[in-house]
Amino acid sequence: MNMATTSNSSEALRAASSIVLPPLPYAENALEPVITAKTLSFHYGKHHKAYVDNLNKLITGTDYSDLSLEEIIKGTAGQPEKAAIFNNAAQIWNHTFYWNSLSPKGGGELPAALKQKFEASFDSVDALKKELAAAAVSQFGSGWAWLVLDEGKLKVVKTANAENLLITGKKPLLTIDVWEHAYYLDYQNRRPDYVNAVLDKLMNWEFALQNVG
Ligand code: MN3
Repeated sequence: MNMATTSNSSEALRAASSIVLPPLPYAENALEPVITAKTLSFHYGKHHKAYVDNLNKLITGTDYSDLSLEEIIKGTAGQPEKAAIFNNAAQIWNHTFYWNSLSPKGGGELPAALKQKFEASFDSVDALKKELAAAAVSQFGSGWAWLVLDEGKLKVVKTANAENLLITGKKPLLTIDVWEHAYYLDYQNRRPDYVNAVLDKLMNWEFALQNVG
């Protein structure tokens, strides 16, 4: 009887410390028509959720089960034998960051404070948008395009697959997911159309400004 109680309470503790799927910051149809509810329901409800479910399976009963997502990413990066844990953890982090990089009220004019910072690093806001679009379009295969702060300078970088910037010292400000699952239902092979529509209509510049700090 006591054994059962102990076992139940340790399971409860483990459940409490497991990695959870964060709620979407808006409704699934809030990004239409640029990103449809159908895409979001698969991308968030299936892909993002699967990374969470997979990670929890992989870490249950291991030393990683009590760590935060960031600690798991940093603790498994660059270790081939930990690739499954790293890939799922990094993809959870990347997707949560991506949802916040988008907003139904995004696109349009940039906050003045951000514009100033951009213009110190790029010729113009248009030049920055073009560089971000070019990175997103030219990333070969699956990956991500990012606006980052690197040693005080704004830069555009791209990463492959589940790569994650937490381990690089670069501070992410915004990201665009260019895995095919992010756009294929809505745009098929037209990745440039997806990227340009996101930049024009959804890019959450306020989030970038918050991340600049
Ligand atoms: Mn994705």
